[in-house]
Amino acid sequence: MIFVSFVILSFSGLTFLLILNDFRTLKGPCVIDSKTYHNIADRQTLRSEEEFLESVINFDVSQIYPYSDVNPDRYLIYTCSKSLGYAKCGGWADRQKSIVSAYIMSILSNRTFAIMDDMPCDFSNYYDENYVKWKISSSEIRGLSRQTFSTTKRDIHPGYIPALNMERDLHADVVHYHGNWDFVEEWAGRLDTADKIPWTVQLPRADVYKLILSSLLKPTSDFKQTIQQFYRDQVQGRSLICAHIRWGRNPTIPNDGTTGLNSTHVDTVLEFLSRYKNDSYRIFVATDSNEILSKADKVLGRYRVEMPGPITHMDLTRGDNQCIGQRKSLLEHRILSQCDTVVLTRSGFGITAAYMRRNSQNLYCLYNHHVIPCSRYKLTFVYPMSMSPWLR
Ligand SMILES: Nc1nc2c(ncn2[C@@H]2O[C@H](COP(=O)(O)OP(=O)(O)O)[C@@H](O)[C@H]2O)c(=O)[nH]1
Ligand SMILES: [Mg+2]
Repeated sequence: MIFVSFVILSFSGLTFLLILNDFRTLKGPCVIDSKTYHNIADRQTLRSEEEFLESVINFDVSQIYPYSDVNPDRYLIYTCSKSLGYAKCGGWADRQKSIVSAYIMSILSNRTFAIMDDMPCDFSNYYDENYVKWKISSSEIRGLSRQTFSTTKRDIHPGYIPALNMERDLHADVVHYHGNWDFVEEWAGRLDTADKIPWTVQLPRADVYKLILSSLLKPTSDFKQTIQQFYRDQVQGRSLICAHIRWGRNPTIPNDGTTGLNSTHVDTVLEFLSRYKNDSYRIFVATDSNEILSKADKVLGRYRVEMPGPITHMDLTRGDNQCIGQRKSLLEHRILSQCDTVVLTRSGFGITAAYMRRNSQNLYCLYNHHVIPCSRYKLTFVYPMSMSPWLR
């Protein structure tokens, strides 16, 4: 009850604390009008956001996990596995969107939640179970009846969620969930969600992601050690300034789609990062392009730090580097969620990393050739259609 009241109070506080005068662009003359800026930045006081998030994180998760009425013989499994026939799963952003939806759906249907992801390599090499159990072996579900909800096959779409009947429509023992869209708002619009998982309705999308994904996942000890080593050997106690620069189709990932980013955008982000070229800082550029990395190296020189390894797209790259490239992507995503300052470009990868951050402090977005402060709660406005085709 205290938690619920705090959430309500925090939100009412957020909306009226928009401060017009604080609008400053960080580069050159800017032509973003103040209404647009407010939509992007949603100037809640950072302090109240921080307190609010702390209340979420300090919330006693044992009160919500595990759900007592889960049926141990009926499953809802986020599935990304060639052997099971679900091979095209998208990148890490797409998978997180689907893990979040599948988890919500498992609670609403009283099913045992699990993750089966081996594309291109076993996900449990990188992440372990946290509060919620999700590991399962193929032998546990062998012989059981199955059905699929897949966004790519249009078994699940926004118009379908409000009417979905968890008894009638989920009839098989095992439901495989496979997709690449965000449905948090659609789930939040259902009465059974309000009843069984009220925080899904009360929290903004960013915090629903943070709460669910951090409840499910913790880095494996190998993964954690690599990050600790990165901080120990390269960052060495300095402030870490990061950017995620998503190029889309480029010689490193030639079969990817385009994102609209051009070399002037890249220069704008690198120029922003250049301000931090002194020994109080280290600068980390995560990108899907070797060309951008070389450019960053030229501009940032010895201040740049990096996570070694090949750049791949975990859904599109083929060949020998698939596992080590996937590991690097996941490590870089986690670092982006922890750096002191981070700049985003249009990408679900960067958005979901920002969702995992404590608050919107030192969060910037490339928008209209400018790097401007932005809010975790407004990223789908800054980058429409990056989480779902209809989300803006
Ligand atoms: N190592 C690395 N890989 C990246 C980076 N950005 C994108 N990728 C790869 O490209 C994929 C992009 O797909 P996704 O995560 O769905 O993000 P989106 O398509 O940009 O919304 C990622 O999952 C990674 O495999 C990056 O900064 N570093
Ligand atoms: Mg994607």
